[in-house]
Amino acid sequence: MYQFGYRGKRRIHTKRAILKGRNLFSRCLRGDENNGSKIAIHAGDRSYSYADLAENSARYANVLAGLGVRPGERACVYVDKSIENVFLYLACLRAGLVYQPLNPAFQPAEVDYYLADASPAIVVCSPENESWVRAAAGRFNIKQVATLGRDGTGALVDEASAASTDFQARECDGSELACLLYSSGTTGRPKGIRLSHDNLASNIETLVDIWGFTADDVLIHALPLFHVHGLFVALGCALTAGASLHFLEKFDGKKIIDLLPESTVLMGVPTFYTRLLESPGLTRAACDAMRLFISGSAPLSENTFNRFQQRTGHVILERYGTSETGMSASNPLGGKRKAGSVGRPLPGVSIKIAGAGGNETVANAVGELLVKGPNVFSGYWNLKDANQAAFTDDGYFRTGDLATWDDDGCISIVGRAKDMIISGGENIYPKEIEQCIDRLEGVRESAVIGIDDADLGERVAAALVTTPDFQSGEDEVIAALKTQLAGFKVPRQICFVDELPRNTMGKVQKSKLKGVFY
Ligand code: MLC
Repeated sequence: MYQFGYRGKRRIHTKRAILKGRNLFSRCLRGDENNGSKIAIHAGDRSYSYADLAENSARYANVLAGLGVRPGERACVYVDKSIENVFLYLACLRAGLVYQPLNPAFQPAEVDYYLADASPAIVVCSPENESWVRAAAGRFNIKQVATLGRDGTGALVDEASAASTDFQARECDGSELACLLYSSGTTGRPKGIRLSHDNLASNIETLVDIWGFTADDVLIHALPLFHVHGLFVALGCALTAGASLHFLEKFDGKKIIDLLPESTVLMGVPTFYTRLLESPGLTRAACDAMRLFISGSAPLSENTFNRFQQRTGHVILERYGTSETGMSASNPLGGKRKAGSVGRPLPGVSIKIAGAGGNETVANAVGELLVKGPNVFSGYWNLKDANQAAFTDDGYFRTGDLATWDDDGCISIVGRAKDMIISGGENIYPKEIEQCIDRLEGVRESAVIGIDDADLGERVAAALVTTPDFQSGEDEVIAALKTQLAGFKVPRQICFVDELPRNTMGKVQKSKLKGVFY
């Protein structure tokens, strides 16, 4: 049970109670064992102590319980990043609900899919989206819709402000689901990733340890809250260590540079680092107080790695993970961090690189990276066949990433077995976009590829074969796709071709298309 005691006006955590149970909530707020008044989150001119997080998450948990949402049911959260979003996330964990975050950039047609697939008991959305989300919820028999806006508005926020600050955290078994995150797939249908309290907590605790997080750390949090990276790795490590964080609604290079002198850790996708390098404010002096810059979710180029080191004196620590496994490998905190390598397996995590036939590869030979460990998810939501294909007979998750070991046991990611684009740290599956383009009237077929982009790593581009009477140009196609797809998936470039290049088996040769766009 999670409890607070009072000592005078100051709330303190009762340590014995907090350490009981496997609920990630209790394990992640454990960091502030001694003093609830320690500031957990600075958000502009507002700050929130650990006691505030506990109090507010209790309020939200009480409201959710009052709405009839029960442990094990999904709470679909489709909101912009905000402090209230953090309270709600902690409340879901605390109440034993399954937190199902959605990218707020998703369009209604995309949201429909997630509601139908996960059957949540409640959808929380911004007040602006309430009317169409209510209609969608009605279609999928979802009993509750509540609103939470980025500026602290919304019915859920109002109800929470009047709710009790006492809530007993669910004493859960660590194998219970804590979160359901979605990743797209090669078929274009997103798959629900079942993550348990133990999956997340074990990974966070390992990361706190290997990256040397302490209560003295101050993390700059500029990542979205609907992915593994921002939610579990960044927020999870900071709270578990009892550290503080600077909370930004999104990436903002100027704000990050201003915060560097009063911070110690930054976590970001490579685009964060390439953008920071564009600012003259990124200097050695500005980074004096920083102890660690971490990069992940997409390959960090050697060029960015080297330029960052020359400019700041800091060597970016690159690590490797997936939504299904959390983090699996990392360069070391102490010792040499290699450019182009994601380091070695984390303690307790087993990685194999399997070549053709499933045999482990020798050094420097390419194979698929497989992962096993307490961090690995317990399978996709309601997808028996996908689960069988996703794991090897000996229980390793097939990541679909192609990798090599070097002679020192350091891993490099060298490609992908799956047809996937990573743009600014967002995984994008061409199939989903192709299906959407092919539904446009007058499109015969399409092929979507990733092309090199200095800012995003890769950007989405599409080649279309259309009927002779197809009237729309590039802008019209992009505008039409924007109503169907989240902005980050919409091709930045469109070109019209007479036919798609195919091999003798009829398979589209996407590598041959790249030339069309340069
Ligand atoms: C936004 N846009 C993108 C984009 N993000 N386009 C391509 N790729 C992206 N990633 C588009 C918007 O639709 C909009 O288009 C325009 O860019 C400006 O939007 P914005 O919101 O101002 O974007 P910006 O601030 O530039 O965001 C870029 C970014 C952001 C890279 C900072 O996408 C980001 O924070 N990415 C992090 C993703 C992440 O957390 N990944 C972790 C996955 S977990 P328009 O046309 O409307 O103007 C994982 C496991 C692991 O992979 O190991 O970590």
